[in-house]
Amino acid sequence: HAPSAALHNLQFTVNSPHVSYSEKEINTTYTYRTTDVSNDAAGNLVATPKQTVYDLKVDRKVPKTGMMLVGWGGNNGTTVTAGIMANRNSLVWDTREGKRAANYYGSVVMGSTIKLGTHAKTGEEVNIPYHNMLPMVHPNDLAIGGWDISGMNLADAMDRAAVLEPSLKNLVRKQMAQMKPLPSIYYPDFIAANQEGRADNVIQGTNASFDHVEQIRKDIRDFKAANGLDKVIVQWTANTERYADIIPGVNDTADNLTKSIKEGHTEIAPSTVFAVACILENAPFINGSPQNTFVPGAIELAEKHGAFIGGDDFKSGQTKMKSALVDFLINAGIKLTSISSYNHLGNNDGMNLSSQKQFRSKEISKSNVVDDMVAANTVLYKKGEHPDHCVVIKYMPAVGDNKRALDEYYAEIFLGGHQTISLFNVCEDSLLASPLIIDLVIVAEMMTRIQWRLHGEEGSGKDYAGFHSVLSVLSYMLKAPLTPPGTPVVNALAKQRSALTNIFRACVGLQPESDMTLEHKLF
Ligand code: NAI
Ligand code: DG6
Repeated sequence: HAPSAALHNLQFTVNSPHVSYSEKEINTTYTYRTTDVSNDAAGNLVATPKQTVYDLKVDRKVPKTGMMLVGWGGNNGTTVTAGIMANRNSLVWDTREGKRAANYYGSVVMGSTIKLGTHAKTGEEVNIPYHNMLPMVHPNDLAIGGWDISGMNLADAMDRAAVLEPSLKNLVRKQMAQMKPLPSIYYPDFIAANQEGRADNVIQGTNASFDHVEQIRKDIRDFKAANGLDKVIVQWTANTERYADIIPGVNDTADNLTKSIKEGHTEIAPSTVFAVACILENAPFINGSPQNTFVPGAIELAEKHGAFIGGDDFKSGQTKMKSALVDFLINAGIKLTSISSYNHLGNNDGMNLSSQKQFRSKEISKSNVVDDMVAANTVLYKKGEHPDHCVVIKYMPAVGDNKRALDEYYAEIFLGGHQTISLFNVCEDSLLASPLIIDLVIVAEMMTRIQWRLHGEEGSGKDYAGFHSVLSVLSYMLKAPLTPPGTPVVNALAKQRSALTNIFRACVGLQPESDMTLEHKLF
């Protein structure tokens, strides 16, 4: 029989000589076990178990946190805002299928569980809400604000988005009407020309400038002060931009990027200006769109300032499915030979992506998502061999935000046979993306409160450090995960989730969940 819900929802403490709790912190001495592989004299592989002992420290005080969205008046921005308000006020509304109540379905942190362990008495698996694993911010408590080049208030913008049920919109309309995005920076060359009509709320100037950086920094500080916040997390959920050219001397180093912004160089994107402002303001900045916001100079700047960044491109429907399905096929020993991915959608994102340069940014982020899984299977694929993969996106106004994703996976099976999997996936785009925006805020904030040092270094005067500036731990929510320079990208969905889960487990001194369950196998 299943353990009762009450058991699952209890808070927990860890009973271990390696874990201690104070009012302020959770301190853990954690042994991280990996396997080093080398070659012997004959060239054969030698695997050597390795262990590294870390001291991990978690700040227990949940800070008052704000979420600022760039593109607040868009489909994602309005949907996530209305969704948080609906949850905060425990709203229930009528739909043609009956009453619906606010929930956080689609959020890993708010809608899924972690296996804590096995009950000592009953042998049952005990699963707890993901959110209970560490002292995380609750989305209902987030202060929400942001920028948009369209000055429409959020109530009208939510109507424009055409995502939510009218009955729900009526319940949040009054509050949403009071919210108005801050003016933003608009460099027309970076987004589709078809977006020009909504740009009525812009800060003067159509090229990068340091005044823009300073204005955004001020906006963050003002928002923080007005809401009495300890921290602000900023996310780009504005239009997909074209790629910026990486030009030596312009955006290749932190100094060059800063200089180029000061000189008003035309190859600096608005999203990069936002990133720079957030880095200088020490507000974690996450890019939910596919363009190369994090040019090398921006990454270097973040590293210099110890500021957190994450990206790129929310992974909501088609790609999430792909990174799970391809992982399954290839790990099942089935040789995937082609993926044909078609999308059509009719929202403003679709209209922007109907322009070639913006489509190209999306095509890149949607296309590279199986590389690591293919490269890892040297039995099925020769070096450099790859399944064919095409990505098509068409603007189809009638279907609005209800994006259609059609995928065909074609694979070679035993003795020359074939398996064809055909998927028709109706991805209600903003309703899938909004919970990811919430997860990204909660996890990014949590990562700002975790610190580490090598065990034994305490005497040497070395202080604790934070994680690397590039938060690759956010990968589960993102299509084209940004990783610290020189480190591998992991796209396989299950691996991404276990990295996140097991890092959180380590913070309270628990071993990774291995699924070995020897306790049920060795009697
Ligand atoms: P949207 O087009 O409805 O909203 C974008 C908003 O950004 C608009 O209100 C626009 O006025 C504003 N904007 C454009 N440039 C701006 C700037 N420089 N500063 C401030 N605001 C600016 O798009 P939607 O559907 O909300 O998606 C947002 C982004 O997220 C797009 O890039 C999209 O590709 C990406 N995305 C969306 C997913 C989804 O499932 N909805 C999933 C993955 C990524
Ligand atoms: C068409 O693919 C439009 C895009 O903005 C996507 O809707 C969005 O990137 C989500 O993509 P996916 O592959 O995660 O469903």
